[in-house]
Amino acid sequence: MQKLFSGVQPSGNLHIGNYLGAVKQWVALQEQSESILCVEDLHAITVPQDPEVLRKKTLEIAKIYLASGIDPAKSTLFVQSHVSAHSELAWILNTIARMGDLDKMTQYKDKSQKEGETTSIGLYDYPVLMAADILLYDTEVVPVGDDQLQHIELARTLARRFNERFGETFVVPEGRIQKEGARIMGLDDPTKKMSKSAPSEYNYISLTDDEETVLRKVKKAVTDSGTDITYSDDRPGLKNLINIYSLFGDKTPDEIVTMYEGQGYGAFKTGLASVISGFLTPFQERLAAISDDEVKAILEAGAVKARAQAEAKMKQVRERVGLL
Ligand code: ATP
Ligand code: LTN
Repeated sequence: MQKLFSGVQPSGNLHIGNYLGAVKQWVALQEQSESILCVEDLHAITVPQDPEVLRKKTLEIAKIYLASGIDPAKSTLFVQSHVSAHSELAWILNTIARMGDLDKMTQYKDKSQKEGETTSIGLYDYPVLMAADILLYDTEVVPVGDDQLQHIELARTLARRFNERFGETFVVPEGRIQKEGARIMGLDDPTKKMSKSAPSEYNYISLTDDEETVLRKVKKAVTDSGTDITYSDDRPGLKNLINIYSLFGDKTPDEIVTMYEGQGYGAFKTGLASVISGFLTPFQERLAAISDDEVKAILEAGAVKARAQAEAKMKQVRERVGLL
């Protein structure tokens, strides 16, 4: 079985882009993989977080994994900070990572611009911690949205560099993105990816949005000039909406175009909102049914399993590097 690792940070509200780009893949892949799924709280604190909110969000993200269909009997589910080997390996990898590697990172460039003078060293170092997450578990595949591929490339570089210098220790991982869903675009601006830190809530549909909110946001979504429903790169707004329809409705873009032939945006958008809510409503019912205690027990059991694997790898790493 292939070894899989992935995670999401507990910052902000997860949106349908996070679900379609990342979580949905994990659910499908857990059948054929040894999956390790993490709530990346140490990554979240690279920008300021309210401690109470962070604690709540950490549990909520884990519940979202479960409500999406992640099965704790098949996948190991845990919180990053519960396994201290992540921080320890990140430090060791820091000693082989180069400023030149990190200076290139586009996510850092974007986020540090927002943070300005208060940008933390942690934000700069974020991709090294992510490499530590991945490399600790002999990970072969890392399913993510396409914005994370550059970070996975760094994990590959660091694995190779470490292996060359200290002897074969780490598996060189591969990123994996879905053909569709890898990049869901903002509803209010189809030239940029849907993002939970977007300034307007009309950018995204959150996994906790109710039916009425979904309809309101879909109705407001930017479409392009023209009145018919076609699927093409010239009409990026509509193309994005058709992609979302296709992923939630289990239909190909061509089938959707045929369905709405001769009808305008109104009918299409109503149909799209109902397909999205058709997924979200039962999802939210499952989410509400999971108690804090239940999820805490799952995370604790997950940490015990992850710790054992991570500790075995760290023993090897310390030895290779020459730590007494
Ligand atoms: P932010 O935009 O605030 O940085 P985010 O919405 O990108 O946050 P992350 O926690 O960085 O969320 O991403 C979690 C996962 O969801 C990652 O695998 C990422 O690639 C994926 N993802 C994020 N946004 C999208 C999107 N618009 N389309 C597809 N996948 C996405
Ligand atoms: N940076 C990722 C979250 C993340 C991650 C990982 C994803 C942290 N560590 C390891 C895959 C593998 C993001 O989605 N923003």
